[in-house]
Order: sequence, then structure tokens, then C-alpha cells
Amino acid sequence: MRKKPWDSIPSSEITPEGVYKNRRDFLRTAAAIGGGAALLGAGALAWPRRGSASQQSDEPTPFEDVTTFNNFYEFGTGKEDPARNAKNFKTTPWTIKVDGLVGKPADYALEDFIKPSKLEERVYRMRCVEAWSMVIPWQGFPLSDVLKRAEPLSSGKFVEFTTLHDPARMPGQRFPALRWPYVEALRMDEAMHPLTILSTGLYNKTLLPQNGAPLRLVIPWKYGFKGIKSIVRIRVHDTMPMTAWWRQNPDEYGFFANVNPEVDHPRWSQASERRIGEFRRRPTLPFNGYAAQVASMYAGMDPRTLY
Ligand SMILES: Nc1nc2c(c(=O)[nH]1)N[C@H]1C(S)=C(S)[C@@H](COP(=O)(O)O)O[C@H]1N2
Ligand SMILES: [Mo]
Repeated sequence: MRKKPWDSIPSSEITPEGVYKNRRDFLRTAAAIGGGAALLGAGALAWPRRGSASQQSDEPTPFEDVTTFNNFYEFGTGKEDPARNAKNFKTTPWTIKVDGLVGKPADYALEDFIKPSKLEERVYRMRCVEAWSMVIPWQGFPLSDVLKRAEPLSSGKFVEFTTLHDPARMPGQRFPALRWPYVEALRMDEAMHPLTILSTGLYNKTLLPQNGAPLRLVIPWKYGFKGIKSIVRIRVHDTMPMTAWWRQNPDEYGFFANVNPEVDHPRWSQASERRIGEFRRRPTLPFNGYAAQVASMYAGMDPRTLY
């Protein structure tokens, strides 16, 4: 596993999963013995660094939370539905089509698409538009590797991603919660940015279906819905493609979806967030804390339009 300097957190700060588990067991025991008050007390003891906002750290969110609380509407609209309903989702065989305005379109078997030696670990803060956040140690590789291999034409300005459409395997697709298949897209410079990765695993384990197995997008400075799961197609376009949530509700969601604490969602504030596992809300940062790396891509654009 190669480590890159843009990892947001040095690996020395990653708490092994076992340590989390022990902390959580400790909390559960404390809660069982003493009820809610004891839970708060134990939390303060077990997580001394979480005492005040200025001391809040970016420790990875426990594996159990990362894999049991998320959105994946193909498996239901509740936050606990994906873990339950995706359990038996079969991801082999899996093919990925790379096409559109590229010199070398191709259909890849998953095994040919990913070179294990290219996998890196990236610990990223993730921010859902619903104002919860997590820190996740992803395994993946830069999306730019895939695009360079496909040789985009100079007319290619946008990259569109499509999720598998198979209502027999994805029961949520039997209901019109969204228009299926789920689609997402990035501008070419966003797609080529070194922070943008395709992920195949987290916490050093192959992705579980609920997190987007076998292949999903991870873009840490954008709201979570840009991180499309279970990708079967990557297509280069000359015009801006529609995206699932933008099409679903254009009054609430746009194309860019850059995290911006100053632009509220029409129905709630984006100024702060609840880090899963914490009690105190923390302030949300512009570009989710990655402004130094990505803000220059939007120079000259009104940041208020980039929600
Ligand atoms: N295909 C697909 N991808 C999706 C979604 C979805 O419903 N379908 N939900 C998105 C949303 S809103 C979020 S917050 C993330 C949550 O999943 P994660 O915690 O595994 O990143 O997945 C994103 N990717
Ligand atoms: Mo989300």
C-alpha cells in the first residue's frame, strides 16, 4: 500500500479497529450499567480529545458505523437499509465500460480494471448533505489513472458515472425513489484532481456492498451524494451531464455540490455537522477542509453557486 502526502491524517494517528471496538464495548457497558448520564461521562473519559470544539480530532469513524449508517437508495431509503438489504448483493462478475469522447474506449472485467499494486490508502473526511460526517480510511486509486489510460479527446469536458441498473439485484430500483440508474458527473479538472479516487475498499477490507462494492467514487470536498456507488460505466462528454439529485430536486441540489457552510440547504443549515459518534456538533469547513487543495479550480466562479 503506497502512502501519499495528501493523506489528510498520518497513518500513525489511525486508531486500529480493535481499539475502537474496545472503546465502544466500554461505552455500551457503561450505558448498560448507568444509563444515559454514565454514557456521557464515559464518553468524556474514553474520548478526552473530544472535550471541546477546538480539540476535536479527525479520528476515523468506527468500521461498524461506516458500514451500517449510510445512503444507498438502490437498497432502500433508510440509513440502515443498505447494510440490511445489500447483504447478498453479488459483485462477480462485474464489468466497467469506459467510453464517450475517448481515444481508447473499452469494456473491462473488474480484475483487469484495477491493479492491486496501485491501491493506496486515503483517510478522508466525508460530509453528507444531511449534515452528518465521518472519517473513512479508503483504499483506492486516482480516477485520473483510468482517464489517462482512456485518452480523453480535447472535446471531453465532463465525466459521467453510472450505477448498475438491475432491479432484481437492487430491490430499491423497483420503486421510483429516484430515476434509475443513479448517475453522477464531474468536470474534467475535478475528475483529474489527485484527491479524486475510485475506491475498492475501506479499513483495509474489500468494500461491503452497502458502501458501493465493487467500485465507487470518493471526492472528499463535495457532499456525499457525488460519491456514486457500484459503478458500471464511466463516460466522457462535451456537455454537462445531468446528475441524480440535481434532476430529482433542482431547487435543492446542483451540479457542483461543493461543501459550503455559508450556503444553507433550503430545508436546513449547512453551517455545522454531526460527526457520527460525537455528541457535540462541529463547524463545517469550506470545501470540507480541502480548500487549499481544490479552491483554485473554482477561481472566478461565485462560490455561492457551487452548492
Ligand atoms: N448509486 C448510489 N450512490 C450513492 C447513493 C445512492 O443512493 N445511490 N447515495 C449517496 C449519498 S447521499 C451518500 S451520503 C453516500 C453515502 O455512502 P458512504 O457512507 O458509503 O459514502 O453515498 C452516495 N452514493
Ligand atoms: Mo448524502
